[in-house]
Amino acid sequence: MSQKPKLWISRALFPEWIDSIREWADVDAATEERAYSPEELKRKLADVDAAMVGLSDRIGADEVAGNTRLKVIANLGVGYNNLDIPALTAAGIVASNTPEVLNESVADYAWALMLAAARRVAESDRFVRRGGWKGSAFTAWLGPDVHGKTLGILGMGRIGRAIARRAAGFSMNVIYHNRSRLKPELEQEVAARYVDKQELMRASDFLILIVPLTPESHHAIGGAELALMKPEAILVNVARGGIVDELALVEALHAKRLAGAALDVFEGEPKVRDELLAFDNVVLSPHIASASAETRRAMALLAIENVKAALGLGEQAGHPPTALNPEALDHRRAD
Ligand code: 8YV
Repeated sequence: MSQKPKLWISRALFPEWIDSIREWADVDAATEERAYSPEELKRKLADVDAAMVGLSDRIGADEVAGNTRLKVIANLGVGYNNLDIPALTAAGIVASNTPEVLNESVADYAWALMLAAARRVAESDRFVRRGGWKGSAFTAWLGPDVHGKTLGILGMGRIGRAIARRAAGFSMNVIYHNRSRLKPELEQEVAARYVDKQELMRASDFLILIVPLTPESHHAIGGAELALMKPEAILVNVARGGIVDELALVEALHAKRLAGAALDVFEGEPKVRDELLAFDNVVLSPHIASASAETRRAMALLAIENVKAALGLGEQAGHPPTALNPEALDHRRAD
């Protein structure tokens, strides 16, 4: 082959992997996490055959306008609300995401947040560190039990089902709402009962959000929905910040219409609203639900496989395993 294809990696990847990527690509790899302006993205993308990007890199028609070189954009995440897929398809650019490999780790983390919020793990950690623990307090630090309660799940895709399966060990009653109801055998497998959205809001003691962000799901949880929730309920968001109207959430928390929240994602990430920072009954984390050592590696590996395949390299040449718009390849072949 003549020259190696050029690959831009916008996020800091595992540095020990870069040398092996250099065997088949000319790599420009970021070494630190930072935000790129639309102009920077356009410039970076203009100069490469392939890109691996993260969720903060928003790429649409403007960023690829006039770009005839770029063949593939591999997103380091299963959610791809940062990519305008129709625009990329029209430009003949394949986009891929990282489904499946993160299901179990994200489910683990959703549970970690739910348990942390219920049993006040983060709050009591802060208390101990600041020297607040002076003696035993039998009736202090009480939080609700998790076992035996009703777990509501908004979004019953692959991750939602992994979250639901874990509930059996906690003897929980699981209800869910989803755009489409699961097939009976899947419902049985995860032991979850389908309810409409209003009932989900009313009946859940813990509500975990795990839906993709689309124009339809934007602010799916707003003032009206929060008003239906039990005052003892706890809201957990491991999906996208935009699913929740954060101002409405702040209001509900202030008014004690909700017992607490655990949030891994935010509307203005990485900025977190000051009002949220002020609540002791809100657990906050920096979008790390998929961040287990094994899973982040599996995600990166899958992104690499997609890039190679879309560039016509390796065993899967021409067939990127998790392409979101494989038809983009046909557009290109037809040209
Ligand atoms: C991120 C996620 O990709 O997969 C997703 O959709 O939100 C996460 O797994 C991860 O935080 C890397 O930015």
